[in-house]
This record gives sequence, structure tokens and C-alpha cells, in this order.
Amino acid sequence: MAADETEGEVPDGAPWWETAVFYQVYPRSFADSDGDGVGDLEGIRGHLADLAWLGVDALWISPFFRSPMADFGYDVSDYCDVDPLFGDLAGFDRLLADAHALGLRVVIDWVPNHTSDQHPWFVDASSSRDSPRRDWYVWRDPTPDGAPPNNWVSAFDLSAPAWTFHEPTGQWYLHLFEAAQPDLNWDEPAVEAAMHDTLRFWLDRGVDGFRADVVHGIGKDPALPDDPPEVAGVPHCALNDEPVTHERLRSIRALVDGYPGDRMVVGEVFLLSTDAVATYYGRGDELHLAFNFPPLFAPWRADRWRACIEDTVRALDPRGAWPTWVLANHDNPRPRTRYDRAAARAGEDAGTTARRSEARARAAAVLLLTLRGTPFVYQGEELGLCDAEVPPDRQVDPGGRDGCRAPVPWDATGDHGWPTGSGVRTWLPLPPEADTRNRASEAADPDSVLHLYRRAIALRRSTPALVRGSCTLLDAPDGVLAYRRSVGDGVAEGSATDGDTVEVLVNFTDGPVEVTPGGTVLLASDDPSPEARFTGVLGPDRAVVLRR
Ligand code: TEU
Repeated sequence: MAADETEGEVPDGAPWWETAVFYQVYPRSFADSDGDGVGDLEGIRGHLADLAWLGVDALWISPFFRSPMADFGYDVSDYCDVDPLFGDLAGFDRLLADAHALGLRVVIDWVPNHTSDQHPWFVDASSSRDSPRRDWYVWRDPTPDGAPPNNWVSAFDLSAPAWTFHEPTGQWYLHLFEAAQPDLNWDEPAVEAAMHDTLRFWLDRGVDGFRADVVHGIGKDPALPDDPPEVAGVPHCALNDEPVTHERLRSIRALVDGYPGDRMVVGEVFLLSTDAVATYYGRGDELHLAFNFPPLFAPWRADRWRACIEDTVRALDPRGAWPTWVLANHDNPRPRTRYDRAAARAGEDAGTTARRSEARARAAAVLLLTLRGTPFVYQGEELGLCDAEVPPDRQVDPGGRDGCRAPVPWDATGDHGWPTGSGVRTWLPLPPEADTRNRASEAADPDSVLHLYRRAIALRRSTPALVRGSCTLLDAPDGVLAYRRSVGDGVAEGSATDGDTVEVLVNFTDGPVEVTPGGTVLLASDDPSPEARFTGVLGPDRAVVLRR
């Protein structure tokens, strides 16, 4: 097998966010302590031990701030308070203290591109054209023909403009997302200062960092030009890539790095190319980490994953930017659902899809947790959940993302750990197979997806080559992705000091594939106690980690 692509090693002393496994908590759907059918901070606190058992190092908690919930918390009306639905500040402090006591870092969501239209800043700004806060948002005069100021479309409804006409004051305001989410104007220094204060508020409380929502939105071309015709209809949030943003990120970096204790920012730079994302971080500049979404959208195909890995190496490595890997989040169909739907579209029969579904998700988990970079696990991914079927009368999200946000089933009881009382039901229906595919049932079954995640995370933690080793793509038969991870001198002694090398093989096909035999099987996606010596036959949709 010939090597054709290598990423460098990370020097010793890598910061925690480069060696951590992150776990995303979507608080509405994680766990409910008060029986109102919506998750809350006490619910999260009650399950911290489960997350420590899983072996993750850090939590990213999606928004729990005061919000009218037009976008389920991504429309913030007070950045410095907890929405009563989720608890209160004292409850957050308890959650943070308990997480830290268990060795879990806590990163919270920060939504700098827009506020809620109920935020006092927007209430003030929209009260009059003369409001001192008028320029905190992006206003434009009416055009002669009554059309919106430019051709930008809103992210959730591509047929709708990213502008709403505000009758009382006779101007349009910009919103890349819902009308209830007016964009802040970061060209106004007071906005930047106020948003910095919101960071300080949480840093002072002890959070380990932030996941910064659509953070590339904080700089926009002040001329607000039309998007070119060839991309008209693509949400502007996926195109906005302005030089001024980099300066603003440097200020944020300086603020965050000014705090003791290695705080960090992982940015959601929702641009369509890895090359573009790469310009937002690296070598201590701007963001600490940035999400890279092409792997999340990649189909279950070896060549496409290989291309994602090659692109990542090519774009990030020269900049010293550390990769991140994501299979799932609260905005996209879960991996099983995504792969199943793609297979159905490609003509796979339903029986085959049913047989392959979990196997594909298991093999993908091995990929996620063995690639070079920081993995992010989305709650419920470790249970192998599919999206919920959400009937029309229960759909609530303006972006059509309800399915992946279904509540996490905790046990096999009737309510699956969501204690709902008199007529209360969970805010979204539970995912399929909750009777068997729940935390308690999977914890009791060593063959479960949950235990696979736990084993893979544990292997990662105990294998220096997987945490910080170089990654070399290897030649492999069609439909197989193979890579080698190495630290030190590359001698396969299994000792951290002497160097360490492991090999990962992933079969994306529905048939067995012959590869080079030999080596010890450290982890297999389909078997808690796999064969000791690798036979060279890689089963369908199977991933193995070997020490050759
Ligand atoms: O998402 C930003 C984003 O651009 C997409 O993921 C978006 O959800 C998709 O284009 C819609 O189809 C972030 C948050 O992750 C998301 O939940 C919020 O709704 C959005 O920002 C606005 O804050």
C-alpha cells in the first residue's frame, strides 16, 4: 500500500480542544427534570455522569438563553440570562461546577450574527429612526419600486427575501434567518463592545469557551451588493466571506485568550468550501477551531470521504489549522437517516437498507473517532438514533429540522425518561425504536452502538497515534478507505514513548472485500470482541482499527 497524502503530527502540549472529544447537547431534547416535555439544564446536570461514562471530554450546549423561541433559542432576547424554560443562572452555575468536577469542559453557544426581534436592543432600534440604537441593526430605505434592498434570501425560506419592511419606521431591516432574527450591525462599534461584554459575562462565570453561531456573518460588505446571478437563491449566510470579519475574530480571540484556563471558540463558519473555512483559523490566529461541514454532507462512499480528507489536509495543514469532524448536529438529518435516504434514492431496496442502516452508522462512528482532528458527537448519535417521523401537526421548526431534534430516549419505560404529566407531551415526538434504542437498554448491551462509541473513545484516549498522530491515506480496493495514524518514530510497539502506529480500514460496500491480512484488531465496528488477528477479509459496512 503506497502512501500518498500525509498530515503532520501535532507537537506535544497540544491544547485540550485539539485532543478532546466534544459532545453536543441540544437542551430542549436532552433530558427533562420538571416534566414539561422540554429538556432543561437540571436535566443535563442529572446525566453528566452518563457523559463522563461515555468518555467525552467537553460539552457544547446549544442556546439556553432568554428567547421567544422563534428559532428555538437561536433568537436570543437576553444573552446574559437563562430562559426560565431551561432554569436559571444558579442552575447553570451548578451544572458547570458539576461538569468541571467530573472533568468535563463546557462550551456554550454564542449567537453574534443576530438577536431576537424581542431583544431590548431591537425593540429600542425599531422604536424610531432616531433611536440611539438604530444603527445597531441593518436598515435600508425603501427602493423606488418597493423591492427589497438586495436579492439576498432568508436561510429557511429560499423564496423569501432576507429583508422585512418595518412599517412604523418605513425602512427594511436585514435578517439572514427568520424575520424574528434581525442581523446585528457589527460596523457599529457599540455593537462589538456590547457583544464582547456578553462573552465576558460567561467567561467570568467559568465557561471553557463558545461555539460561535454563523460567526462569519459578523462582517458584511457595507454596500450590501446583490449576490451574483449564478448563486442567487443560495442563502447569503453560505456566501458571506468578508475581510473585516477576520479583524473582528482577532479581537474576540484576544479577549478569550486573555482569560486564564485555556478558553476557546469553535466557529460555525457556514461556507460551502473547506478552503474558505480554513482562512478563519490556524496558528493561534482568529478562531481556535472551525467546523468543516463537507463530511457531514458526504454520502456513504469511500471516494467521497477520501476527497473530504484530502481537501481537509490540503486546505488546513499549510495554515496549521486543526481539523474538526462532524457527522451530525441539530440542523441536519442524522447519519443513519441521511445514508438510508440516499440509498433509497439510489435504488437500494428497503430490506437491504434496513440491514445496512445501523452497520453504516457504526462504521461512520469509527471514522469520526479515528480521523486526525477534533470529533464532535451530537446527542443521540451514540445511540444510533434515526430522525423522528414528525407528523405535520407537530412540526414546529421554520427550517424543517425537527426530525434530528427528537428527545433522547433514556430508558425502556413508557415515557422513556421524559416525565410528562397530565396531558403534557414531549415538544417533539420521540425517535423510532425508542423501546430498544434508548440509553438504559444500550448501556446494558455490550454489542450496542453506545458501547461502540464508548470503546472507540476509550481506544482513542489510550492511543497517542489516534489523538495526535499524522494521518496517511493508503491505497485500498474500490469502496474501501484506509489510513494510517502514526506518532513518534512510527514503530508499532504500542508504546507512547517509542512511537505508535495504527491503521483504520472502512468498507463502504455491501460485500466483503479482501485487503492485506495481518495485525491485531483493536476495534471493530460490528463486534465487541472481534477476532484477534485480522484475516484480511473486511465485512460489508465494517470498519476496523488495527495495529499491524
Ligand atoms: O445554523 C446556520 C446555518 O446556516 C445552517 O445550519 C442552517 O440551519 C441551514 O442553512 C438551514 O437550512 C445556525 C444554527 O446552527 C441553527 O440552528 C440556527 O437556526 C441558525 O444558525 C440561526 O441562528
